[in-house]
Amino acid sequence: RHKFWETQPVGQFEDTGDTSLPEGPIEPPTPLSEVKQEPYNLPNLYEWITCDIDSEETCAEVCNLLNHNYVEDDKNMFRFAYSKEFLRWALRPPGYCKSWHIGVRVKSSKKLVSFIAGVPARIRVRDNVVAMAEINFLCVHKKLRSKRLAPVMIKEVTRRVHLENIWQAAYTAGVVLPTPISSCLYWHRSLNPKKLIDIGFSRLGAGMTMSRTIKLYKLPDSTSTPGFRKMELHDVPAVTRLLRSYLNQFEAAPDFDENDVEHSFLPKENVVDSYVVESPESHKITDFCSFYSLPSSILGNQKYSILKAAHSFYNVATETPLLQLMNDVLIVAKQKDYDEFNALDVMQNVTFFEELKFVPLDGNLHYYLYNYRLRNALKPMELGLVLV
Ligand code: YNC
Ligand code: MG
Repeated sequence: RHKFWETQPVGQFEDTGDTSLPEGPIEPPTPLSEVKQEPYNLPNLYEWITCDIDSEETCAEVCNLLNHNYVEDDKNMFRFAYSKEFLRWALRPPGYCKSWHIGVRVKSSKKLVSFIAGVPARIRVRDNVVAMAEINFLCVHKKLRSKRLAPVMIKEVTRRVHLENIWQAAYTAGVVLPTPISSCLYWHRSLNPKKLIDIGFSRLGAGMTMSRTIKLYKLPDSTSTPGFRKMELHDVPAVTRLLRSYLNQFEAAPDFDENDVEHSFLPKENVVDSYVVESPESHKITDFCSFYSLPSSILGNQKYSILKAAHSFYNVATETPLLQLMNDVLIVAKQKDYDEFNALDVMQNVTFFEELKFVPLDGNLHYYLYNYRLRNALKPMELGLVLV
């Protein structure tokens, strides 16, 4: 039973496979004057705040909350460790709304104990481009868990999204809720096998020695595709065209314009990296690839404190084989000292996993839409969407 989610306009488990239900919005928009004007009630000791991510101090507080209380693996060995630069990037895309960066403080001590954030995005679902909020970074302090604060955070962000006349949202979670539009798997490619084994992230394969393992994952020192280089500002129009035409084939994908592309993909040290292939003959931009940087804290290890992970973002291959392009991405990630490279089985990613020595990790990432029904779940390869 899902006492909260059963009350929300989301696909309900019992409706799965009911083809008489129409695709699209579940509830119509309400007039803005009928949207609740005051915040939801919090238990008396707490107060709402709008987090000013521009402020060094507030941004550090949000980071600190997340870095102690956000997502961990099932064995509680690792916890995502967001940097301030990453948060600022993720929370301030074109047209972002300050009021969607929501915190809860203890009134007396002013300690930040919960956070949730939304950012605007246009997402195409089949033939319809829908104005949505992408919801992320829902976090409740470990000491306040299981007190039904999460539903209040979700209702409050929903209210503030509604106040901007937006009625749909997209989000991902490791937990199963009513009802995933797609359930994806993470695959992982070891770049620094010795460290990954030392910290207990991976194990030496049966019959393998450390030196054979290091050799197995060794990558060339430099990339192989002529014209492969870092993306620059003047590439934005070409990259936007490549992405738009590539993403068209998927059932659900972002509807990127040049402003979005500049924000999301222009390389930012330790946040996001993007590369293009510029044809040495025609100088046309023929291929594109990108990854974002999401390290984890290694909990309770004497030798290492940070696991540097690169996450595949969007990749478009038109001239270079995708396999070769992704091998070049692994090479640059290794050069930048990442320990591992992760990718979901979305888009065409499964076509290079085995060959490039990725292995599946356990645990799914489920994708959801709020107030938008799909008749059937999508296969990961039908999904053209990666949320950071
Ligand atoms: C989750 N991740 O099922 P039911 S992902 C959504 N997303 O409700 P309580 C979640 N709902 O089942 P706790 C959820 N996790 O009774 C739990 N729930 O109907 C549901 N972890 O609330 C759960 N961050 O407060 C149940 O639970 C109800 O104290 C229980 O808090 C949960 O950001 C949480 O994994 C996740 O910080 C905050 O465990 C806490 O356990 C925590 O008693 C570590 O809540 C960090 C973590 C989640 C990362 C993410 C996406 C969030 C999407 C939220 C939904 C957005 C909907 C669209 C809104 C805009 C709409 C418009 C227009
Ligand atoms: Mg709670």
